[in-house]
Amino acid sequence: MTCLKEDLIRELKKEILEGDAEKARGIANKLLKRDFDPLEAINRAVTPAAKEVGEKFGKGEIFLTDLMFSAEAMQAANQVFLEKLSEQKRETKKIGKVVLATVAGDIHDIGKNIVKLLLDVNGFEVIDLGADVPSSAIIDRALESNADVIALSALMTTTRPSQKEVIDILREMNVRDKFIVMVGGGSVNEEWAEEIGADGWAETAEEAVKLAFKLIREKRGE
Ligand code: B12
Repeated sequence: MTCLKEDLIRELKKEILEGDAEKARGIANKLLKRDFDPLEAINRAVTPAAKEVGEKFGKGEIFLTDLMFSAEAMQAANQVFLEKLSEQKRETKKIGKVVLATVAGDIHDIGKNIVKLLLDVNGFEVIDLGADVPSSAIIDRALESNADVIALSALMTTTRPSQKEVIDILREMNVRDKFIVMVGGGSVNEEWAEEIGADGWAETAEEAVKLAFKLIREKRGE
């Protein structure tokens, strides 16, 4: 049985690399039928396959169309896993309000959507502004909704400066201290987070949830 599950994980990665959304969705469903944990499946199949596809694209071994097919396959599998995860939602009182967006110029939203769901199932209220969101729109919404956290995703070295822009504008408006600013996404690391004056960075969606809990508690002096 274990062996079959491992085979399915391998197959899922292969179908993502080959860009077959239908097969990827089918395997994702099979994994769930065999009680495979959806988050583990994302971490062990979707995320590593995404990395591999990205590396191949970066090296010019595959074309943009291949990348797009692979992205569809990732999304098809993730849809199955995220739906399952959303069934695990705990009905607790809201821990805090998070305004979440992929920054201006960047349309990558697969990782952001995982972050959204995990925050949501763990009791945060998430206002998801989508992808390619101008800094001013993120700030307006955070102010309007009296958010606790602004969470910014950026996948490209060319778009991560938009994370800095959000922080710079908050400072100019003298409202930087009103919000916890968390950054993440494939192009971001701890060094960058420190350099731009973010309150925190996390490598994965699970870590992002832990970080949000920690930063909110610290801010409230708990
Ligand atoms: C899928 C993909 C696409 C899909 C996106 C589909 C979609 N709806 O998102 C498509 C095909 C559309 C695409 C387009 C492009 N892409 Co692209 N893409 C990727 C790829 C292969 C995977 C990204 C992904 O989904 N990873 C899986 C998720 C789960 O990981 P993640 O996003 O990092 O998220 C996790 C964590 O980072 C964290 N996290 C995420 N957000 C946040 C936020 C916070 C606050 C926190 C705390 C944590 C956190 O939690 C998540 C789950 O654990 C990457 C390769 C890579 N290594 O990232 C390239 C990559 C990002 N793309 C790249 C490029 C160049 C492009 C294009 C410019 C290509 C082109 N010539 O048109 C366009 C960009 C258009 C634009 N303006 O944005 C480059 C970027 C290079 C750079 N400059 O840095 C990469 C790195 C590939 C490469 N090696 O060249 N892409």
